Amino acid sequence: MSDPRLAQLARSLPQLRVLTAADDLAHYGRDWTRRWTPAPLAIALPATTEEVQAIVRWANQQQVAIVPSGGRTGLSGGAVAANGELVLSLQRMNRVLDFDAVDRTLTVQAGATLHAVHEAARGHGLIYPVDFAARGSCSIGGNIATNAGGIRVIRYGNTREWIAGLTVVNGSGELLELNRGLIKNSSGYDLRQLLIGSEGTLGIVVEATLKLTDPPPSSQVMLLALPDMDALMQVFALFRSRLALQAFEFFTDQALNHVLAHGAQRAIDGDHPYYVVTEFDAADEPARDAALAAFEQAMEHGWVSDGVIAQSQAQAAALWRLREDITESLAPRRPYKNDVSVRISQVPAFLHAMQALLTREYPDIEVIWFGHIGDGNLHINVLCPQDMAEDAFIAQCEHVTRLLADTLQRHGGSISAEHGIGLVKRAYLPCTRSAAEIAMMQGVRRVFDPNGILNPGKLFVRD
Ligand code: 2HG
Ligand code: ZN
Repeated sequence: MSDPRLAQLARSLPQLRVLTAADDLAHYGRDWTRRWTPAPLAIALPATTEEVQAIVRWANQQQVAIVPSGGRTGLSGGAVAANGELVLSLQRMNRVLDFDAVDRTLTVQAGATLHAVHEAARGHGLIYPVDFAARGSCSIGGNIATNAGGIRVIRYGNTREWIAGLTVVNGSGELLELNRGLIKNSSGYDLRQLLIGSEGTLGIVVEATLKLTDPPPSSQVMLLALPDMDALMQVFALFRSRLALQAFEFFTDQALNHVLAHGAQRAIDGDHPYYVVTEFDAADEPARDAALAAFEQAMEHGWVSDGVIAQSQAQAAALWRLREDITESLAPRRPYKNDVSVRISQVPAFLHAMQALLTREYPDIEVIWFGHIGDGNLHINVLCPQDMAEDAFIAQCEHVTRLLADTLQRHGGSISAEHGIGLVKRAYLPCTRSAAEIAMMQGVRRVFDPNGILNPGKLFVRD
């Protein structure tokens, strides 16, 4: 450990696990974005909150930036360490600490995976309802840092709704107990909510108390093929009025082709431009009849051209795979990602404006659409043509993102719905947040982290 700053860290925390091997620096220095070359100073793997506090105090003394790190499944570069930062990984702090049957809460360390949280809740006959495809690798701390959404937002909302309390180390190394698991707490600013979605720039979440709820009634999963874009929101309105939806997700035939090439099984024959996977409560005969009736009505209107209802859990999983495997099947192409949202009422107009923009600006480039259409959240993945240099490709995508941001601004939307701003979208933050808002956010940051050591360069172009 030749770096004098690391030698000082080792002296003050002799038990701390620190990694400096090249492959560890490469592994922990990046997230699922692949645009930046990892170059961290070292990786610290604290085992206790006290160690996290001591690391933060050391970072202040030595003026070393810290990148808080969970499962690094992020898609916006929020956990990238490319500038000699110390990566502070919460990976070893992954225990379930407490379950309270009266409060119906689960307290976990920040490094617990979302899957481990699901399992722990299920073990007590309850659920933690936030869910998405990265569940096996992402950490609850990272979910909180980005206010993660996913496939059940339509029923349960984002991570923000499910956090009863947070224990956080701020940028000075002080420990904050935020909200203490209270349901009602009308005693001033809710700092817990400020931390949620702060992308590691205000504090390091070390523990979270999560709200749990009853499992939903048994459900059915349906795959629908749609003839055109306008049908998407018509089917959504019909299904929402008739059924208790748990999810309503869409993807295009291009997205489907990538998932099929990746090993999934086709579930509906023929060529259809749009698909929807929906899941809804179907505990009894009347609920199942209502679903069939809604489907038939959609067929009569011509909004749906074909459909299947899963007849078993295995078939339901196979239908979900068509939607959930999109990101993984596209990953080898290193897509340029947009993750945008508008109000549900704005979706039809926005979709048309967006389609016109993307067709005009990406004439020879493959663009894949999918997402949580029932929440007004669209994912756009742009694929680099084999014969195009990556720099030229990114430059073109950034030009289009600026135009997309203008379209979002006109429709009252957001440049990031659920992945966060990180490095990827920081230049576009001013497109959908006002200058006054950004100045206030930066002021808040200075209060939590006076020396700017927590994840500098993320979220804002200038800290
Ligand atoms: C999803 O909805 C994730 O599957 C990933 O948010 C989206 O890869 C993406 O763009
Ligand atoms: Zn998503």
